[in-house]
Amino acid sequence: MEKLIITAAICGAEVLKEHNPAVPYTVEEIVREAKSAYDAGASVIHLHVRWDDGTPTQDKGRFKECIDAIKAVIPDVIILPSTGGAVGMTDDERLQPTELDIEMATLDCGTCNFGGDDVFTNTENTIKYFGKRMIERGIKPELEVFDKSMIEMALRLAKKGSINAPFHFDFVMGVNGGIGGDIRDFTFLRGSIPAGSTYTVAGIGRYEFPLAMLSIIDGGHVRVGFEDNVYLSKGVLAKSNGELVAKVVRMAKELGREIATPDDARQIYGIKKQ
Ligand code: KMH
Ligand code: ZN
Repeated sequence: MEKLIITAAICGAEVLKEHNPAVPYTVEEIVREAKSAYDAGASVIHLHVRWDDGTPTQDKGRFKECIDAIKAVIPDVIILPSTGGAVGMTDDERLQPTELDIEMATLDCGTCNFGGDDVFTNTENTIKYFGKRMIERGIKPELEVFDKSMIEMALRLAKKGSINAPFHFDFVMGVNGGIGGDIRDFTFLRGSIPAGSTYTVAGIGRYEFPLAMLSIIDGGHVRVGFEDNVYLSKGVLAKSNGELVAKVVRMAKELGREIATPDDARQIYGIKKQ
Protein backbone atom coordinates (compact mmCIF):
# COMPACT_ATOMS: atom_id res chain seq x y z
CA MET A 1 0.00 0.00 0.00
CA GLU A 2 1.12 3.59 -0.68
CA LYS A 3 2.87 5.37 2.19
CA LEU A 4 0.59 7.42 4.43
CA ILE A 5 0.64 11.18 3.98
CA ILE A 6 -0.23 13.01 7.18
CA THR A 7 -1.38 16.60 6.86
CA ALA A 8 -1.43 18.79 9.94
CA ALA A 9 -4.07 21.54 9.94
CA ILE A 10 -2.31 23.40 12.72
CA CYS A 11 -4.32 26.58 13.13
CA GLY A 12 -7.60 26.97 11.23
CA ALA A 13 -9.57 30.20 11.23
CA GLU A 14 -12.18 29.51 13.89
CA VAL A 15 -10.53 27.60 16.75
CA LEU A 16 -9.29 29.78 19.61
CA LYS A 17 -6.91 29.64 22.56
CA GLU A 18 -10.08 29.46 24.67
CA HIS A 19 -10.61 26.01 23.13
CA ASN A 20 -6.99 24.94 23.60
CA PRO A 21 -4.22 27.29 24.80
CA ALA A 22 -1.77 25.69 22.34
CA VAL A 23 -3.70 27.03 19.30
CA PRO A 24 -1.13 29.18 17.45
CA TYR A 25 -1.71 32.84 16.49
CA THR A 26 1.72 34.52 16.26
CA VAL A 27 4.36 33.66 13.67
CA GLU A 28 6.51 32.07 16.39
CA GLU A 29 3.60 29.95 17.61
CA ILE A 30 2.75 28.87 14.06
CA VAL A 31 6.36 27.79 13.48
CA ARG A 32 6.37 25.93 16.82
CA GLU A 33 3.21 24.02 15.88
CA ALA A 34 4.33 23.29 12.30
CA LYS A 35 7.63 21.91 13.61
CA SER A 36 5.94 19.78 16.26
CA ALA A 37 3.70 18.26 13.58
CA TYR A 38 6.59 17.69 11.16
CA ASP A 39 8.81 16.15 13.84
CA ALA A 40 5.98 13.74 14.68
CA GLY A 41 5.54 12.63 11.05
CA ALA A 42 3.48 15.19 9.11
CA SER A 43 4.71 15.94 5.61
CA VAL A 44 2.12 18.60 4.75
CA ILE A 45 1.11 21.66 6.76
CA HIS A 46 -2.34 23.03 5.95
CA LEU A 47 -1.87 26.68 6.79
CA HIS A 48 -4.24 29.40 7.91
CA VAL A 49 -2.71 32.51 9.42
CA ARG A 50 -3.83 34.91 12.12
CA TRP A 51 -2.90 38.33 13.38
CA ASP A 52 -1.29 38.26 16.81
CA ASP A 53 -4.68 38.75 18.53
CA GLY A 54 -6.04 35.63 16.81
CA THR A 55 -8.06 37.37 14.06
CA PRO A 56 -7.96 35.23 10.90
CA THR A 57 -6.45 36.90 7.84
CA GLN A 58 -5.55 35.95 4.27
CA ASP A 59 -3.05 38.81 4.06
CA LYS A 60 -0.33 37.92 1.56
CA GLY A 61 2.42 39.50 3.65
CA ARG A 62 1.39 37.57 6.76
CA PHE A 63 1.32 34.32 4.78
CA LYS A 64 4.78 35.05 3.38
CA GLU A 65 6.13 35.83 6.83
CA CYS A 66 4.76 32.55 8.22
CA ILE A 67 5.82 30.41 5.25
CA ASP A 68 9.35 31.85 5.25
CA ALA A 69 9.64 31.29 9.00
CA ILE A 70 8.39 27.69 8.73
CA LYS A 71 10.68 26.93 5.77
CA ALA A 72 13.68 28.34 7.67
CA VAL A 73 13.19 25.58 10.24
CA ILE A 74 11.76 22.70 8.14
CA PRO A 75 12.72 23.49 4.53
CA ASP A 76 11.38 20.35 2.88
CA VAL A 77 7.84 20.39 4.31
CA ILE A 78 4.92 20.95 1.89
CA ILE A 79 2.92 24.06 2.77
CA LEU A 80 -0.73 23.93 1.72
CA PRO A 81 -2.28 27.35 2.38
CA SER A 82 -6.00 27.81 2.76
CA THR A 83 -7.96 29.68 0.10
CA GLY A 84 -11.05 29.16 2.23
CA GLY A 85 -9.93 31.66 4.83
CA ALA A 86 -12.77 32.51 7.17
CA VAL A 87 -16.52 32.86 6.59
CA GLY A 88 -17.39 36.23 5.02
CA MET A 89 -14.10 36.97 3.22
CA THR A 90 -14.21 37.98 -0.46
CA ASP A 91 -12.81 35.76 -3.23
CA ASP A 92 -9.85 38.03 -3.94
CA GLU A 93 -9.08 38.36 -0.26
CA ARG A 94 -9.05 34.56 0.04
CA LEU A 95 -6.85 34.06 -3.03
CA GLN A 96 -3.91 36.12 -1.77
CA PRO A 97 -1.66 33.17 -0.80
CA THR A 98 -1.83 31.90 -4.42
CA GLU A 99 0.33 34.91 -5.36
CA LEU A 100 3.21 33.31 -3.44
CA ASP A 101 5.39 30.38 -4.53
CA ILE A 102 3.38 27.53 -3.09
CA GLU A 103 3.00 23.91 -4.15
CA MET A 104 -0.57 23.23 -3.05
CA ALA A 105 -3.65 25.12 -1.84
CA THR A 106 -7.16 24.20 -0.79
CA LEU A 107 -9.99 24.61 -3.31
CA ASP A 108 -13.38 24.44 -1.61
CA CYS A 109 -15.94 22.84 -3.90
CA GLY A 110 -19.28 24.08 -2.61
CA THR A 111 -21.32 26.15 -0.20
CA CYS A 112 -22.43 24.86 3.18
CA ASN A 113 -23.76 25.97 6.53
CA PHE A 114 -20.96 26.43 9.04
CA GLY A 115 -22.78 26.57 12.38
CA GLY A 116 -25.15 29.24 13.73
CA ASP A 117 -25.79 31.89 11.08
CA ASP A 118 -22.53 31.23 9.25
CA VAL A 119 -22.54 30.12 5.62
CA PHE A 120 -19.26 29.20 3.92
CA THR A 121 -19.94 30.46 0.40
CA ASN A 122 -18.33 28.90 -2.68
CA THR A 123 -20.47 29.51 -5.74
CA GLU A 124 -19.80 27.71 -9.02
CA ASN A 125 -18.15 30.87 -10.38
CA THR A 126 -15.94 31.17 -7.31
CA ILE A 127 -14.76 27.58 -7.69
CA LYS A 128 -14.06 28.12 -11.41
CA TYR A 129 -12.14 31.32 -10.64
CA PHE A 130 -10.04 29.64 -7.95
CA GLY A 131 -9.45 26.54 -10.12
CA LYS A 132 -8.23 28.60 -13.07
CA ARG A 133 -5.93 30.60 -10.81
CA MET A 134 -4.36 27.40 -9.53
CA ILE A 135 -3.87 26.02 -13.05
CA GLU A 136 -2.23 29.29 -14.14
CA ARG A 137 0.07 29.31 -11.10
CA GLY A 138 0.94 25.58 -11.23
CA ILE A 139 -0.57 24.98 -7.79
CA LYS A 140 -1.99 21.53 -7.03
CA PRO A 141 -5.48 21.98 -5.58
CA GLU A 142 -6.63 19.98 -2.61
CA LEU A 143 -10.33 19.68 -3.45
CA GLU A 144 -12.10 20.20 -0.13
CA VAL A 145 -15.48 18.52 -0.11
CA PHE A 146 -17.88 18.83 2.79
CA ASP A 147 -20.54 16.71 1.11
CA LYS A 148 -21.04 14.34 -1.85
CA SER A 149 -22.52 17.12 -4.02
CA MET A 150 -19.16 18.88 -3.93
CA ILE A 151 -17.47 15.91 -5.60
CA GLU A 152 -20.04 16.23 -8.42
CA MET A 153 -19.27 19.94 -8.68
CA ALA A 154 -15.51 19.36 -8.87
CA LEU A 155 -15.91 16.72 -11.58
CA ARG A 156 -18.33 18.93 -13.56
CA LEU A 157 -15.90 21.84 -13.45
CA ALA A 158 -13.02 19.55 -14.40
CA LYS A 159 -14.93 18.72 -17.61
CA LYS A 160 -15.11 22.46 -18.29
CA GLY A 161 -11.34 22.85 -17.80
CA SER A 162 -11.29 24.60 -14.42
CA ILE A 163 -9.62 21.73 -12.55
CA ASN A 164 -7.06 19.27 -13.90
CA ALA A 165 -6.79 15.52 -13.22
CA PRO A 166 -5.37 13.63 -11.38
CA PHE A 167 -7.58 14.88 -8.56
CA HIS A 168 -6.72 15.02 -4.90
CA PHE A 169 -9.69 15.29 -2.53
CA ASP A 170 -9.97 16.21 1.12
CA PHE A 171 -13.10 14.73 2.68
CA VAL A 172 -13.96 17.15 5.48
CA MET A 173 -16.44 15.17 7.52
CA GLY A 174 -18.57 16.12 10.49
CA VAL A 175 -18.88 19.88 9.92
CA ASN A 176 -22.15 21.24 11.33
CA GLY A 177 -23.77 21.65 7.90
CA GLY A 178 -21.92 19.02 5.88
CA ILE A 179 -21.85 15.22 5.64
CA GLY A 180 -21.50 13.21 8.88
CA GLY A 181 -18.52 11.13 9.91
CA ASP A 182 -19.82 7.58 10.08
CA ILE A 183 -18.51 4.59 8.14
CA ARG A 184 -21.33 4.77 5.59
CA ASP A 185 -20.54 8.47 4.98
CA PHE A 186 -16.90 7.60 4.42
CA THR A 187 -17.62 4.74 2.02
CA PHE A 188 -20.10 6.94 0.12
CA LEU A 189 -17.50 9.66 -0.51
CA ARG A 190 -14.67 7.24 -1.07
CA GLY A 191 -16.71 5.33 -3.65
CA SER A 192 -17.64 8.53 -5.48
CA ILE A 193 -14.23 9.71 -6.66
CA PRO A 194 -12.70 8.66 -9.98
CA ALA A 195 -10.07 5.91 -10.16
CA GLY A 196 -6.59 7.41 -10.03
CA SER A 197 -7.59 10.08 -7.51
CA THR A 198 -5.96 10.44 -4.11
CA TYR A 199 -7.79 11.49 -0.99
CA THR A 200 -7.22 12.52 2.59
CA VAL A 201 -9.78 12.53 5.39
CA ALA A 202 -10.29 15.34 7.89
CA GLY A 203 -12.69 14.24 10.61
CA ILE A 204 -14.08 17.05 12.74
CA GLY A 205 -14.09 16.69 16.52
CA ARG A 206 -14.77 13.16 17.74
CA TYR A 207 -14.67 11.85 14.18
CA GLU A 208 -10.98 12.66 13.74
CA PHE A 209 -9.36 9.40 14.83
CA PRO A 210 -12.05 6.87 13.78
CA LEU A 211 -11.96 8.33 10.26
CA ALA A 212 -8.16 8.38 10.30
CA MET A 213 -8.26 4.66 11.09
CA LEU A 214 -10.64 3.93 8.17
CA SER A 215 -8.47 5.90 5.77
CA ILE A 216 -5.28 4.18 6.93
CA ILE A 217 -6.92 0.80 6.30
CA ASP A 218 -8.37 1.86 2.94
CA GLY A 219 -5.13 3.31 1.53
CA GLY A 220 -6.17 6.95 1.83
CA HIS A 221 -4.35 9.71 3.66
CA VAL A 222 -5.09 11.56 6.89
CA ARG A 223 -5.45 15.13 8.11
CA VAL A 224 -5.43 15.97 11.81
CA GLY A 225 -4.79 19.17 13.75
CA PHE A 226 -6.28 21.90 15.88
CA GLU A 227 -8.34 23.23 12.95
CA ASP A 228 -10.43 20.06 13.16
CA ASN A 229 -10.04 18.81 16.73
CA VAL A 230 -8.22 19.94 19.88
CA TYR A 231 -8.50 16.71 21.92
CA LEU A 232 -6.04 13.84 22.07
CA SER A 233 -8.72 11.63 23.61
CA LYS A 234 -12.07 12.24 25.32
CA GLY A 235 -11.64 15.23 27.68
CA VAL A 236 -7.84 15.38 27.23
CA LEU A 237 -6.58 18.44 25.35
CA ALA A 238 -3.66 17.84 23.00
CA LYS A 239 -0.57 19.78 24.11
CA SER A 240 0.51 20.30 20.49
CA ASN A 241 -0.41 19.41 16.93
CA GLY A 242 2.51 17.01 17.15
CA GLU A 243 0.65 14.93 19.72
CA LEU A 244 -2.26 14.51 17.30
CA VAL A 245 0.08 13.53 14.47
CA ALA A 246 1.96 11.11 16.73
CA LYS A 247 -1.29 9.30 17.53
CA VAL A 248 -1.93 8.75 13.80
CA VAL A 249 1.64 7.51 13.35
CA ARG A 250 1.08 4.96 16.13
CA MET A 251 -2.17 3.82 14.51
CA ALA A 252 -0.46 3.49 11.12
CA LYS A 253 2.44 1.50 12.59
CA GLU A 254 0.03 -0.95 14.22
CA LEU A 255 -1.61 -1.44 10.82
CA GLY A 256 1.68 -1.77 8.93
CA ARG A 257 1.42 1.48 6.96
CA GLU A 258 4.66 3.41 6.42
CA ILE A 259 4.71 7.18 6.84
CA ALA A 260 5.44 9.38 3.80
CA THR A 261 8.20 11.98 3.83
CA PRO A 262 7.49 15.29 2.06
CA ASP A 263 9.25 13.99 -1.06
CA ASP A 264 7.16 10.80 -0.96
CA ALA A 265 4.09 13.02 -0.71
CA ARG A 266 5.22 15.08 -3.71
CA GLN A 267 5.56 11.91 -5.73
CA ILE A 268 2.17 10.53 -4.62
CA TYR A 269 0.37 13.84 -5.31
CA GLY A 270 2.32 14.43 -8.55
CA ILE A 271 3.72 17.81 -7.60
CA LYS A 272 7.13 19.23 -8.43
CA LYS A 273 9.46 20.47 -5.71
CA GLN A 274 9.77 24.30 -5.58
N1 KMH B 1 -12.42 28.27 7.71
C1 KMH B 1 -13.42 27.71 6.86
C2 KMH B 1 -14.52 28.70 6.64
C3 KMH B 1 -10.12 25.82 3.74
O1 KMH B 1 -9.16 25.92 4.46
O2 KMH B 1 -10.03 25.88 2.50
C4 KMH B 1 -12.88 27.29 5.56
C5 KMH B 1 -11.75 26.36 5.58
C6 KMH B 1 -11.51 25.66 4.32
O3 KMH B 1 -11.04 26.19 6.54
ZN1 ZN C 1 -8.67 25.10 6.44
